[in-house]
Amino acid sequence: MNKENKKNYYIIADLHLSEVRVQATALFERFLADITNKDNSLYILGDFFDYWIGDDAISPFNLHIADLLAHAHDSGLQIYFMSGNRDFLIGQRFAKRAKITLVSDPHVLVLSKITILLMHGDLLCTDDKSYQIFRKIVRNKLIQWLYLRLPLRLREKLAKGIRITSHKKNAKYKVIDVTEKGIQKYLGKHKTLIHGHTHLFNIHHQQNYIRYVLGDWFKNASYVHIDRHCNIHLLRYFKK
Ligand SMILES: [Mn+2]
Repeated sequence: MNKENKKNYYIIADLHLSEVRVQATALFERFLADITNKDNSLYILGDFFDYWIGDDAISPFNLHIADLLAHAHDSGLQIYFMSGNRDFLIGQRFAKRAKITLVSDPHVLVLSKITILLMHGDLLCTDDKSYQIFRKIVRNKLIQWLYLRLPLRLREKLAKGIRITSHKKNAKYKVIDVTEKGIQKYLGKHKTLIHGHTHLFNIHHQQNYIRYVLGDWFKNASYVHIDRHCNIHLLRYFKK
């Protein structure tokens, strides 16, 4: 069998882009230019933005990023976007503007020879009980509807409060990793899992599956490349 994928796939996560992350933004602009052509697809697996308080509160910075993505789309790059715990409020309005396709978490990437489970990764951290409860609350449609009707100042304040609480928690405890229980809950029949969220750049070979963990884009960057023959590589992307 000589079946090949129609596209090469590039997968990234945890860029945490914001006005103050100038380096990460510059790195992403170069990366996007490098991979933009009609033979490639890009999957963004969440926490692309450091925070998101609603599609109606779009800043000049966010608009700049939307234009970059839209331009890449117009040059032939297909872009799929899964949101993370920082940017889960991204909606159709932004998607339309940036010409990206929103996908849910988890998402199955069906290739010519294999299927790959794509996730942000926070759902896999089942030991973090308080976070999983918090996640259920903030992903509730009614809660989101109410939040999006608050004045922008208040939304900003609430989002900042959540970020500070999460930083304090991360400083107090060691990094909370994914669990085997969490993985088994979602893996199903798939033999390959790719996720971000923990920023723990690595490849884990298990008996029945392989797990690729993307790193963040704070100093350098990382991405997964899948070629037309379904070869998967976890790579670093360095600043010049
Ligand atoms: Mn995350």
